[in-house]
Amino acid sequence: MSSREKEYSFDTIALHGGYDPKEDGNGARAVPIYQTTSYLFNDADHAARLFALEEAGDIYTRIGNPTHAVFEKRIATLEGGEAALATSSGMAAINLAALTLAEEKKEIVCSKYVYGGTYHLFAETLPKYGIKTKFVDPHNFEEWEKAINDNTAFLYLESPGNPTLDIVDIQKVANIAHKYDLKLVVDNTFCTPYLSQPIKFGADIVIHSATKYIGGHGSSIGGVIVGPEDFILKGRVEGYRDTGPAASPFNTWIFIQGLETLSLRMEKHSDNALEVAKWLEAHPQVEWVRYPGLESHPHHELAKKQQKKFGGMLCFGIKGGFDAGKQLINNVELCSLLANVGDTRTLIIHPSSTTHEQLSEEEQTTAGITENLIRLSIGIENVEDIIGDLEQAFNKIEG
Ligand code: LCS
Repeated sequence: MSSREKEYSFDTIALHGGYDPKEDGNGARAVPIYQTTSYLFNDADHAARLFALEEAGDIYTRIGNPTHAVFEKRIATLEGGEAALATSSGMAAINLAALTLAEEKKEIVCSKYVYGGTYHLFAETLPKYGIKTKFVDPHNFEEWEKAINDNTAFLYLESPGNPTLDIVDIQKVANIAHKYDLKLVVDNTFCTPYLSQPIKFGADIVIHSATKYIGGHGSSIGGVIVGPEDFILKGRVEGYRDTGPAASPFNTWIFIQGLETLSLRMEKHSDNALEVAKWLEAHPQVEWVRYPGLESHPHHELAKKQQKKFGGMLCFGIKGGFDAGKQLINNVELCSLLANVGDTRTLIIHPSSTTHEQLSEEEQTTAGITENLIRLSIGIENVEDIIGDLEQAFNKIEG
């Protein structure tokens, strides 16, 4: 891109950031896919200099790749961060960030409203390797502070949380982290940098499951970590190189395509979801609706401050408990029943028996996941068709 890259607006960076066709791609206007494992060295001394990190350059795709580099530079600029590292999945990004931060100090302090896979990694898997986690109510700032001790490695939160859609005050938690000289890691998957840039509110490191809105079309698993240059370099040459969570060049190419239309999609996801949320809120078979764009959402004012719009995710409690929910899920025709979010298409799921089933009943209750909670990831179809599908599915519920 040109020397004016930093001055361009979001939409322009999303299309051009991190890539100069002449310098980086033999004139190819679209970013090329470098589908290669390794790169020629000029001579033995050049090879030795690259391995010794005395000179920057590509060595092997487990450590870096020119297609990844475009995606990494572009997302880093969009998030307002210095650098980024593309990983094979969102979980790989979270694990790598944790391994890179938790070296001598071994405790994570984490919001209890996080994706079930993240909860399981922190609560069950990392403890086997000596890294433990204290889960806190993210809205209780005293709880965050009380959980910090000399062994704390970093603070972690997700906003909006999956699936309860809690909006956490990033600035307040960042202030607590910085008071103790700790880094705050924020999973920004549901917002994407188009709706919110956590670094502006004081976050130090941002995580994405690129599988979701960044890829946007439900085709590729991947993740990314955005953060300070020294942190990303350390992650790349240590954990990334040693444990092997490298992204696939084809997938980072898909994520580049996704970034190019991200703002358009997030606008439509958000507008559609607000309409569906309002419709559900007025529906007689619905007990409650959680959508950050509704005035009834407990963190609506914070969402307005922290986000450009309110995103495509919503959840609701159906009257008649999970039996009615099961019927609704079985009756939909346009909505897809599957374990993903952030697709162009509308998706539906019952988290308690699927995405969060790794959590015990007690853990689910603590994480705000009730048995009658249905999660919708609203797509970019015509909104009348989405509502029409839900309506016919509600109408068929018996009992
Ligand atoms: N962070 C959030 C907020 C997520 O929702 C997910 C996956 C991840 C991280 C992990 O990313 P992955 O490794 O899958 O790329 N959430 C899923 C969900 O709600 N249903 O299926 C996956």
